[in-house]
Amino acid sequence: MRIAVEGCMHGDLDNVYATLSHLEKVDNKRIDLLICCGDFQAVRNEEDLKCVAAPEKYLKMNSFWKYYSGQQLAPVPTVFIGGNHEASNYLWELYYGGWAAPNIYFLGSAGVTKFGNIRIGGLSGIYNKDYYNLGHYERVPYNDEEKRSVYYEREYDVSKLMQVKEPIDIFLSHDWPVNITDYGNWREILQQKKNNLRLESDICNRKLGSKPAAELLHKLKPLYWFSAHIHCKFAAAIQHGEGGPVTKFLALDKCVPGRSFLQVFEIDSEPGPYEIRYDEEWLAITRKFNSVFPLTRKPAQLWSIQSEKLQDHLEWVRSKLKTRGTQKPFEFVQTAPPYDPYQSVPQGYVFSGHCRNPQTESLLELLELPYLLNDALQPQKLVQPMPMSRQKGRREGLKIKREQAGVADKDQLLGLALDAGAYGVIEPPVHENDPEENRSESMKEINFLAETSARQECRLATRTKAWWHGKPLFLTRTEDAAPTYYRQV
Ligand SMILES: [Mn+2]
Repeated sequence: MRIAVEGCMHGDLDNVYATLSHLEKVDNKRIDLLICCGDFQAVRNEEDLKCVAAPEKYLKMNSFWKYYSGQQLAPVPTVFIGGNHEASNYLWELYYGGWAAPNIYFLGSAGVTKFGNIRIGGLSGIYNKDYYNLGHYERVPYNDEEKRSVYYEREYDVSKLMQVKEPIDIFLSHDWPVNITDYGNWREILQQKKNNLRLESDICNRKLGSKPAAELLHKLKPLYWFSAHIHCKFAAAIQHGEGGPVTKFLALDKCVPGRSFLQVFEIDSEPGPYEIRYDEEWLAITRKFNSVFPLTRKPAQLWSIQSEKLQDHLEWVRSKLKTRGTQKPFEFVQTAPPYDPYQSVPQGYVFSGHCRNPQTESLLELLELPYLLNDALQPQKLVQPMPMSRQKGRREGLKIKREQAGVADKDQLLGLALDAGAYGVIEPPVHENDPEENRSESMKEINFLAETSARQECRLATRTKAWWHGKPLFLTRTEDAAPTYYRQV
């Protein structure tokens, strides 16, 4: 089987498929599968663009909508995971995996699928320790914080992948496994990235990449592991113990002429033709874990399903699939109108709420599981805004400097702001190793809006540190606050 792997897609399907067809002609060999490692940008229309977290200049329709609308057909079966620039509303519809367009299959927030006899697993998103243990609480329409947090890797999804026991051939993660740089020549990364100091310090401080992805790498020991996100090429080989199996790791760039965004390789497999199929073990894991799917900020109660035997679910799934007669995923269905380039203003009603994707509904029906993706509807938004007593205190924009507070890191600084009664904290954009994103220096100061009592104001004015020793308030988002990033407790 010949497989092409691509780094970040950024909605540039036309150019990637054109490159593939060029390679097929040059080599006179068919490519059986395209794998993409995230930042796919499955943007169907202008409404979806509103759910993508990216600087303004990157918010473009690009070409996914053509494949979604049926105007174009993906010439090569395509499998992808999510990254940190996604139409997250659309990917959430397909949380368990499914066709994002005909012949274009999303692996899900986490997932395993089969292509022929090749088993492909993947973890969408990037790592952020502050969000890792939370549930999937984000619901459309996303506020600015949710637009970002929705793509952070979650413990629940990683725990599901940690259950996989049968061998995995190929694994995908958008974020690199942390410390993967130990297994290759990381100086080459810095040459490609023009001695990016931040990147160098992240590598040296062993902070580059995702901790759970590294745990999965050492647990699953796949033959191949592909990543993207950093926008450079990096190869490594990981030997799992003495005499143990080797994982070949490759990170690739985004699709830009002259950059290393594509790699074609051969893998031993049964003869074709191949098609994408459900993976029995993965469906069994999905079935076992669905009852503890965390849909609020609360972490998943994983302990409560510990006693359930995966084997029982596996047998159940096998007999169910036998009755169904096929392991093919349910068919693609359009759930939102595709973009129309000839209509400058979108015509008709564009639904911007949550949509139940029939593919997801059918899969859940097959597994006899309840539909949960719209559950715990925006719990944090149902909370009444913090009462603002005009007599007692007033909201104010405050600024706190790190040296003034005498703290070392950003989290402490945010903690102080929250304890002081901040309800809208303005954080500089989170550093996610994207060279294109506006990056701020490590946080030296923080702006926040807070309800301040006269006494607190007085303390602030005298610059004593005592003011933050008050009780943390229950904080909530208010619509009239201006800041870009919110943080809640
Ligand atoms: Mn990325």
